[in-house]
Amino acid sequence: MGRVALFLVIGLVFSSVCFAEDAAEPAATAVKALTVDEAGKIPVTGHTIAADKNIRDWTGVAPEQENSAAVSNGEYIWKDAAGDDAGSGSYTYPLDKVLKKGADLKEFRVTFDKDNLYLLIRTDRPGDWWTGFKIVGIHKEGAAGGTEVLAQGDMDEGGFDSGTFANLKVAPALACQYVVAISSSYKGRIYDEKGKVIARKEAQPDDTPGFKVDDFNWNAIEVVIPLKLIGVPQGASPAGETWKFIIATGQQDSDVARRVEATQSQYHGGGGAEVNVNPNVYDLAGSDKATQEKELGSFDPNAQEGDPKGFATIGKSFLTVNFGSK
Ligand SMILES: [Ca+2]
Ligand SMILES: [Ca+2]
Ligand SMILES: [Ca+2]
Repeated sequence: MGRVALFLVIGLVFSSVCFAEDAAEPAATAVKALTVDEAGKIPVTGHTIAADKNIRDWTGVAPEQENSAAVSNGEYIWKDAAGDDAGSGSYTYPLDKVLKKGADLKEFRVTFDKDNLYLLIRTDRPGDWWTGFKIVGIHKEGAAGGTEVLAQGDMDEGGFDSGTFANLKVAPALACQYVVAISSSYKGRIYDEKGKVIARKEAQPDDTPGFKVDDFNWNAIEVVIPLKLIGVPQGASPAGETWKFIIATGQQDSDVARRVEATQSQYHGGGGAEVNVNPNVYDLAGSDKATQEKELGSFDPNAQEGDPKGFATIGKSFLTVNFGSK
């Protein structure tokens, strides 16, 4: 009987120690995997992030299940499936070893404070230093207007200041007030609903103050966007608002979306159309593989190059973020 009592005492002491450790490390516990709809109802309280080539300040816990969302430690988190980076279903990467991968979205996070919106975009790592191209459309629920075409750009003009050249649009219900594009490991543009550049990050003296883009390990990009640049007046807060985010990832070529052509070659992936009308992105957030392939495949192969009427339309692949107050 004495030995049984001793075991009981040891057991009690042991379990109370375990309990104390659990209580001290809530971040280590798993979070529940939510659907986009479920996560979109949970207020994100937000916290401050530094774009400093270090992503340890993103302390929220990602859900374990692929293609699910969570709200954790003041962050909205989407965990994208690995290996769903096939564009409309049959996209391949370029043959050059530098460009063989790098557009598979892994995770997207959103948080904020009184001054800034913060984004984290994680992908797989490219074969060498040649990080890709990312597009983030922002649709504010209840806002008027917005653009369905995700900052395409003018073919005669070309270049990052003109647009993304990704051949993508969204359904009218997702029309975007702003489109953010990220190229390589440190460059960015923000376009307004007319497709005009309103903020620029090039690591040059005339960069837009406060707009920051920086990379960690070639597979994670931190983006800092001053709220006043995207329609939130100084001193106001998006708390109480719901925004939808449309995220598309591809590769970059002279700071626009690298073309996916019909036939794979050294510098271009294959599986697209004969003319450049298919979307030049490999992966989307917010939907499963079948849905994103259907959406990325919804272009008109007979359309004229650059004509938005023929672009693939995203209607279901988005994330809903509900901004809360502390
Ligand atoms: Ca950081
Ligand atoms: Ca993915
Ligand atoms: Ca995906």
